Amino acid sequence: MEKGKQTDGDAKRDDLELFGQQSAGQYLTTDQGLRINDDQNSLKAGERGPSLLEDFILREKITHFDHERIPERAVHARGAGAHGYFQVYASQAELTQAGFLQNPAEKTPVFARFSTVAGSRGSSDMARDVRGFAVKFYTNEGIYDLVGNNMPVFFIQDAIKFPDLIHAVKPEPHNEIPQAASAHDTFWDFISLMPESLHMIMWVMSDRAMPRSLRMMEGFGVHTFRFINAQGKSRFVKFHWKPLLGVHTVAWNEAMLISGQDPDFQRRDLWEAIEIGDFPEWELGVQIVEDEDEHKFDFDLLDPTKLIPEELVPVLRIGKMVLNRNPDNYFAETEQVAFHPGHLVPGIDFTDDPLLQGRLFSYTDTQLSRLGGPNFHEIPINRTVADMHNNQRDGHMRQAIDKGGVAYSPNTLGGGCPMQAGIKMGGFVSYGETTQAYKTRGKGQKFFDHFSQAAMFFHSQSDWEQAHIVSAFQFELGKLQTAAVRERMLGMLAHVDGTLAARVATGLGIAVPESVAPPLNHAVPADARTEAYEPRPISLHVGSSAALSMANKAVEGIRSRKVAILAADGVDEVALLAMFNALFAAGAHGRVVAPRGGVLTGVGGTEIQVDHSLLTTSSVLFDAIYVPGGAGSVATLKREGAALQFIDEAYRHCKTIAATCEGCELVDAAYARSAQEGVADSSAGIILGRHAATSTVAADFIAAVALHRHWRREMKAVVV
Ligand code: HDE
Repeated sequence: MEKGKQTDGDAKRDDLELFGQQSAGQYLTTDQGLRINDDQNSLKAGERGPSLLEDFILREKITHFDHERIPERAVHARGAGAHGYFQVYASQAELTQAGFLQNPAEKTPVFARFSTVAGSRGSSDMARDVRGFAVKFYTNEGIYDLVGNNMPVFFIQDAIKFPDLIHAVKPEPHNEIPQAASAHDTFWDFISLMPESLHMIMWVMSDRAMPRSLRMMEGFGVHTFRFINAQGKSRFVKFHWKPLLGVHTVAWNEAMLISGQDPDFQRRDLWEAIEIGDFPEWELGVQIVEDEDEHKFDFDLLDPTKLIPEELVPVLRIGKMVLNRNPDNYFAETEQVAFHPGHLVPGIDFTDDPLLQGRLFSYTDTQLSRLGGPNFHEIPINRTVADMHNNQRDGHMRQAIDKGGVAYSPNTLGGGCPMQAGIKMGGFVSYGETTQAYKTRGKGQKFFDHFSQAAMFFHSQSDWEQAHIVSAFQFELGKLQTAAVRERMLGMLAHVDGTLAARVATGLGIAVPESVAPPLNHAVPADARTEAYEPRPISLHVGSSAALSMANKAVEGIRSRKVAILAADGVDEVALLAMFNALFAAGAHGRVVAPRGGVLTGVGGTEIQVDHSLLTTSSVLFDAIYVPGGAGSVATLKREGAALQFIDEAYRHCKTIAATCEGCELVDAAYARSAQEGVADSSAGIILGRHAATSTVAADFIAAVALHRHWRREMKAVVV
């Protein structure tokens, strides 16, 4: 595509169409195009005779099958992707010359892939884990990849520790246990020796590690990057993705149950939302720091274990991404897509963040073994929609047929082509940062404050979020076999917050060690290390930050929420339909769940299609429950253990439960009701309209569902 030409939001779809294959109405052929007469029987010497080696059709089919699998990603193996577009709200020319951030009329095609980090390709979506949030922008200046996560910081400060981190969290090498879980000795052994990981650990132990939906999580570029405008002025930038559905998560007990009920929970949610037109949307946010302000913070902008509190630098929302098309083929698109933080366009550049610098090497390197050679940029999903010409040649699976005899530069025989582009023609020029330094394996002084922001994160959380963090630590550390690791970790937590350590210790049934030998300062080379590591907290301007609590991230409305309507024969169909329609009008989806599949007959004789039987679904797959009246329906449901369990589980997971008329009796019968005694907010989100009109209950129900969960309902259970 010509530079300067407006990007067409469909440009990538058109490009992919060139490679699309449809078999409808076509004959079956070999890979060579030979039509096949019999695909059911191999060639044999006689009906009962030996198979013949000459059966090239059998050989081709089996050989291809034998080579169908490619290595999964070393990390982020399990993922789900979707196509869409990005549109900037207003020109960002003052900040950056990046072409796709100039013109609000322009739609830049994108492909986004979301992932978990530690689990393998077949693991569950709901593991407690960081989520990858990678976006490929197909701009007319080439590919730009923003390869981020759903948490704004990272475990380590330097790329050289990445293999250690991943070896520690992956299943242990001797028995390959546990899958997609950090609750094991090697992970916590490593973490308890790496104080720099503590801030990220607070995020991973928070509910952020279990998003309700990929559509309801934030994204972050993590590192500090640079924006450079056409005048060459550089500023620092941090990238954010803000979901328009708000930030929501599930309960840990619920996540474990979902993993059994539907390990594809999040990829199914993404797929279905796009299929029915509930297109996921995020705003792109930027935090901008002037070059001259680089050193004004108590933390180092180059340190990826620190965030910039929004109180210090606000997030400017500059554009929107909409995902509106599912891939046609998982392998061709979601599996073969290759992201790289080094895929840049003019106007965006790196900083010296030592984690980012290491990533710049890793991402091409890993594709060489994963995708089999240096031509992975020619795979349809990875192709730029900009023109691509260079003197790179050959290699495995080369697709392009480069014409002519010249493949070097400079040349005269090829007319000097392909030509270098001047800055005005879109030629990329690295930012001319001044560097005068001596070689060292050290790091900046501010990198050594490991606990201030971990504490800031904890102090920014609401009471229920803190309670969840405490029980996450109790779960993870409670799974450890090695007592010394557990104790060392408690000592580490005490450096973050004494009450946090004490609460975790209470649940573990042990005491916080009085003096924990702090881990050695591994950031200092062994022969220069003279003293034990001493945390030196630096006073922060911001002790707590409202933007870090999900309690402050609810948005209005219940668009795209799933509500189970529990019913059986004899249900009050008027109430059922009234609630269904009220939910539909609010953009949510009611689904009839009944003791059996098929069609129910309402008390007035109306037939109602069942969406799920109690056998095939579970409360953990819904956001809220409604039980309509109808004496016959409720009597049947009261005899169904699965219906009572449905209510109980939803109650435990703090979901909104509404019922009208006799439906209230089902809620009364559930154990959840009797467990309410002594709980301060026990009836929050329980809406029982014994005599009320369904429309009144529906309005209250929708308002309560919009709060997402009523987490205080569980506060009694918190061990302090
Ligand atoms: Fe990655 N990371 N990473 N990472 N990462 C990969 O590249 C790596 C880091 C992230 O959906 C791999 O193509 C190193 C931070 C995402 O395809 C690999 C270091 C952040 C994805 C790799 C990091 C990320 C990856 C594996 C430390 C958030 C999935 C497959 C120096 C800002 C992209 C691949 C997708 C994938 C290396 C740290 C995000 C091995 C060496 C920090 C979202 O190259």
